[in-house]
Amino acid sequence: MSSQKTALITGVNGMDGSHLADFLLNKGYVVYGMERRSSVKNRINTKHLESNDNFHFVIGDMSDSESLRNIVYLSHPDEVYNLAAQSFVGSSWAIPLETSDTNGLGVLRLLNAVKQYQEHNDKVVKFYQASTSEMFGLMEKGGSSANEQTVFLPRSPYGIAKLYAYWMVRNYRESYGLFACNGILFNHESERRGIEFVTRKISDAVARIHLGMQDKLLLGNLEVWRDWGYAPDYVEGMWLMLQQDTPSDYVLATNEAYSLEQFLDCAFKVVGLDWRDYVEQDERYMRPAEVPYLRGNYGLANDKLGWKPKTSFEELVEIMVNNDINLLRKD
Ligand code: F7E
Repeated sequence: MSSQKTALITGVNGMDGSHLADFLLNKGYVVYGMERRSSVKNRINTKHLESNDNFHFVIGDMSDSESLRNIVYLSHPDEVYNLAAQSFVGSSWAIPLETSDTNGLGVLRLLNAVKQYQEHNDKVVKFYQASTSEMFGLMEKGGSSANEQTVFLPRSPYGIAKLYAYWMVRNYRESYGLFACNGILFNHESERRGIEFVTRKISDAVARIHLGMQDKLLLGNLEVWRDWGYAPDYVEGMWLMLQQDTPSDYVLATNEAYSLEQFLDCAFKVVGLDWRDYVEQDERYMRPAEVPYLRGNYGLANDKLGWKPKTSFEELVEIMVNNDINLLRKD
């Protein structure tokens, strides 16, 4: 039998899904990437995988148990990474039911598919769940950074749905002995980030302003702080969790919080400008309830997995701004 491992990634077209696919293919895995059926393909991050013989797109949906079961049985995975989600917190108030179904119940459907497959095939399938710092929600600004023991106080339909999934993963681990891990990831960004998220919205705007294509940037609440890391560092952490002998839950973060104003400062400085000359606040980007401050302690991941973030905040911002300048110049 071949020793080549197989992984199934849901949400493969997203930022994390595509970085993880690249990472696993580099390690010699066969990768199945689940995407939703759509008349217009959304493969901006995964176009380059279409010609890779070790990579296969499969169609499925977190709302359709039948499709999840079929994909698990078809791919015979050693590892399943559940990265599919309605991932934009801001929209979770507009579509709370869809968010709850995809991010909450969808995870239960996938856990059941994996459990059933494992029982039929007498094989251990390791399961990774994309949990999130949004589950911590209301943290004290400047207080201790959150770790695996910190109380959860989610503030959005997104965070609440993810918390349901978090507990289901723990419950399936405790009830059925599934090798299932929650990666509690703080904000992580990259040049593949969707344009609606604040970091990419800023890097794209800075590039446009620099090239004379835009003259202002409208943002919501500027009084927020986040623990921002670089996504390619974080996908390695996901993989490391599944290489252990026993499953557990881990925080991945940088242990540093920066304000949105500091992000703006850093991004506009890349092109020698002052953000105060371009940024205006707009009610439309404010949220009904805000998470003002997030900072995570990755001590456990460092001790047990040997994981730590490799890319600094300044490097991350520079990568994103320069990438957007290059993309616009090409266009
Ligand atoms: O907002 C504020 C906004 O949408 C960051 C997802 O990956 O990380 C991400 O969720 C902050 C918020 O990310 C704008 O109110 C101000 O406080 O980039 P974001 P997020 O909500 O932190 C967590 C860990 C996840 O799990 C999520 O899937 O920035 N903000 N003005 C703005 N945000 C946006 N998007 N747009 C603005 O104009």
